[in-house]
Amino acid sequence: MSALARHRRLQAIWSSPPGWKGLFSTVNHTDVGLMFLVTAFFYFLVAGVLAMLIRAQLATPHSAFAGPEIYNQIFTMHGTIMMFLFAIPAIEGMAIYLLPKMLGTRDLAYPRLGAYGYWCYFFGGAMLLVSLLLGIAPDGGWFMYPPLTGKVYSPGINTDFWLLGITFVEISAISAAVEFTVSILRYRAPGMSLAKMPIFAWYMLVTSLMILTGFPPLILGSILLELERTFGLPFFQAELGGDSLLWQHLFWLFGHPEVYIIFLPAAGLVSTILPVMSSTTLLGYRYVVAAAVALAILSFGLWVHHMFTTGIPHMGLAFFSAASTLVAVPTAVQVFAWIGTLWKGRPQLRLPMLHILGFFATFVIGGLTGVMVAVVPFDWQVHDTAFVTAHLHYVLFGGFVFPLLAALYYWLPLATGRARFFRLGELAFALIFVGFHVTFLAMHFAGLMGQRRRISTYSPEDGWTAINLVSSVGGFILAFGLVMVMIEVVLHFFVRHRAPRNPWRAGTLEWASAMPPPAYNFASLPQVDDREPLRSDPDLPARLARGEGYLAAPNGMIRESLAVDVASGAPEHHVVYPGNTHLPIVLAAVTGLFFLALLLKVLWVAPLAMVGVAVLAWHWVWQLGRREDVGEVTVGRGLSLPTIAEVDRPPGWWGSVFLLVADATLFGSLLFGYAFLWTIAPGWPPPAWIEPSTIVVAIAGVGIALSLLGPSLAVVVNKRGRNPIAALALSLAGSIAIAAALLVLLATAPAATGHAYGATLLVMGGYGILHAIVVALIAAFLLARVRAGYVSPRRRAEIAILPVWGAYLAGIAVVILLAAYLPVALS
Ligand code: HEM
Ligand SMILES: [Cu+2]
Repeated sequence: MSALARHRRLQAIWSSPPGWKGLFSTVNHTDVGLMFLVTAFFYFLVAGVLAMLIRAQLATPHSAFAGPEIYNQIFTMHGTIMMFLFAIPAIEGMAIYLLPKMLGTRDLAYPRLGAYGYWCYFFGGAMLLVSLLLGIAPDGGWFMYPPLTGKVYSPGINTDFWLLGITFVEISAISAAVEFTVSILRYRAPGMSLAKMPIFAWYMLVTSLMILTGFPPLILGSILLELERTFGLPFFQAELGGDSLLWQHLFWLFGHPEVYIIFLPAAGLVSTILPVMSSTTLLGYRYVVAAAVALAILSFGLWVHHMFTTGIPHMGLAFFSAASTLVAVPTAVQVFAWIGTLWKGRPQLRLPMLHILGFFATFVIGGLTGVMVAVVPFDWQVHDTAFVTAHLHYVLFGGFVFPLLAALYYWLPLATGRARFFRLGELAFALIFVGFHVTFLAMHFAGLMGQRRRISTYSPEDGWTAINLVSSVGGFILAFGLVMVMIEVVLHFFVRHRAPRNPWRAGTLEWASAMPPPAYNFASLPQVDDREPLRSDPDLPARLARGEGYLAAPNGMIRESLAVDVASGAPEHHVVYPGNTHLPIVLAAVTGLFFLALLLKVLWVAPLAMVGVAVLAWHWVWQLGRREDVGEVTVGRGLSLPTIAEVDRPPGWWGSVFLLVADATLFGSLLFGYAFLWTIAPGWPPPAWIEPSTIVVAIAGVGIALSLLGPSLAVVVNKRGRNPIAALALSLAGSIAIAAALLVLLATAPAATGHAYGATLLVMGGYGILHAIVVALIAAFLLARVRAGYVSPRRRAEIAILPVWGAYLAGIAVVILLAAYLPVALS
């Protein structure tokens, strides 16, 4: 087959229809990645305009520009949009777009999941945008502390927009994190061992694991606060056994790791671009990986440094203060690796490099003020002043926006196949750099002079007039620079000025595809034996196009790729991907209906939407698989591999495991909340404990045993060639028994609105029942699949997923019973 014929065939298999039809049905990572990026930059623009409004308001004392109500909405939405609708989605977009190309493969692990995540982001973001346009936007600050955001002080719908909209958007972060983790571990070019992965993939692996363990506390907190607001479950009300500090713990358990979730991918971009700009390789690859892992682990032990002024015991203060300064160590390892890379290479001051230098200068200052606020007495002085705002912008703008702009200019030629023509970028960089430092350096001093954050106005006697004016002028210079970047990017699409292939002479595989990359990325998949394959083999792109790699002969009309062994990168499975479909957008819309029903308080619609989600999810998984055995598939270069339906550990198994990591973190956060309230909150012990019941324990015991035995039995029986239906039915019965036991448990619990204790029991029981329903659905689905002929001793992949879920259900059932009955037994 000629290179051109192969291209045509692959194009027919992989590409999306043009126009709107393609937009709504594409599941291809190149499309979805760009959709994320475009939407994220749109929100950057929106939040940037809000920032300009803030600076306009604060430029002069007694400003009549916006009243306090509107000002509260403006800064809340600025922070919220920047963090949740710009920074995180921009990272997701970069990684969705780049990872498969860098890893030398054709798509991510779950293409439809990526598209579903995008549409959740789209609809959830739209909810928040509407609230802003209607003037009923959230106004409690980006961290939404109760009691301010409780029903008493925030009776309107504003807070609900935040709690529901952000939770909806976070579905996209969790699904992207599962997708990245499995893709990085399993979907790489043959031969690419972990130690040969591009450094960006390492950073994204660490980041994804952090998202899976960092976001659930926030999701839980939002659920609890929304339950309090809608149904009166008093989690954060001190007079009813709750504690508003619980929110701060849950929020910052998320919020501090969040800073690293934003910074680590950006550091990954720097570690990718900087060596190329210096014509060398990254110094200390292994140390940089170790530093990223260390940062991730450390960042989970720091959250209390956001709460130094809340009356934490002194031991706690000392511990979290020391831990916070410790973070400087791995950060320094990374910075020294970058300096060493510059030292050993021949750095050239091209545009991406300018932004990287901007990053260095800014981020290092942000790190230093970070060490300052980690010192408790200093923090007591500057807490909630403009000093903190200045610090956080040095870290976020320096640590994220500069690297992102470097990445934008670096990969733009790849994405469009064009080179820059007008060269506005250098001037834009100068304006951004100067504008940024004028704006935020000034804010440090305003803060030290006593200017609090989040104030809509001040008086001339405060003595902050001149410094605020300077800061606002800087803000507008900065904005002007950013607008110039935008103009340059837009112009890029109008001027056909072809870029040469691999213009920066990089070594990673994304530059081995055509520019712009076709939907299938590579005509055939490379065999990798080097960390920078293009450096050791500059002829690789041509050889791949000629079909000298794996999967060079398209097989019917199916989308194919390869999965590899986690550590060694040896090819293991032949992968078949689903094609384009409208299911993701439809499922996201129905998911959105659920959130909308809660927002508008038409509560009866919410369960209907849940049923809709279940029906669509059933349909979603039903589309995969086949009804006859395939056996080994030839994948080229003399190799044959089992196909994905005929293995013990299919993608769904891996995805389930990592999804359950996030799920278990959510459950763990709930247990943490329970323990926190029990030990710290005033108003405990509760007026009445639950009545322990032997019936509940007996039914649950049967359910737990069946949930453990049934699924494993089904796997074994099926492998031996016998019918697994009876074993699946046992598993189904186990889930039903657990649900029934938990229902009885809830019926005997004290009222959920009377005390936080009853409320916590209700949420724990509800969590268990929900999982019992999910596992029951999986078992029922498998029963239907067996009857329809999708399962055979060879086609065993689907059944392999049930034991994971069954074991999780059994595990949480045990913990819920212990958590419910142990305190009674102890008191
Ligand atoms: C484009 C340039 C930017 C300017 C001029 C700007 C300006 C400001 C100002 C003046 C405030 C303080 C509002 C107040 O305390 O009354 C603020 C708050 C904040 N900004 Fe920015 N900002 C910019 C970019 C960013 C970026 C890129 C991020 C994050 C990725 C960000 C995240 C935040 C957050 C989280 C807050 C706190 C909001 C709150 O107190 O609830 N900003 N910004
Ligand atoms: Cu922090």
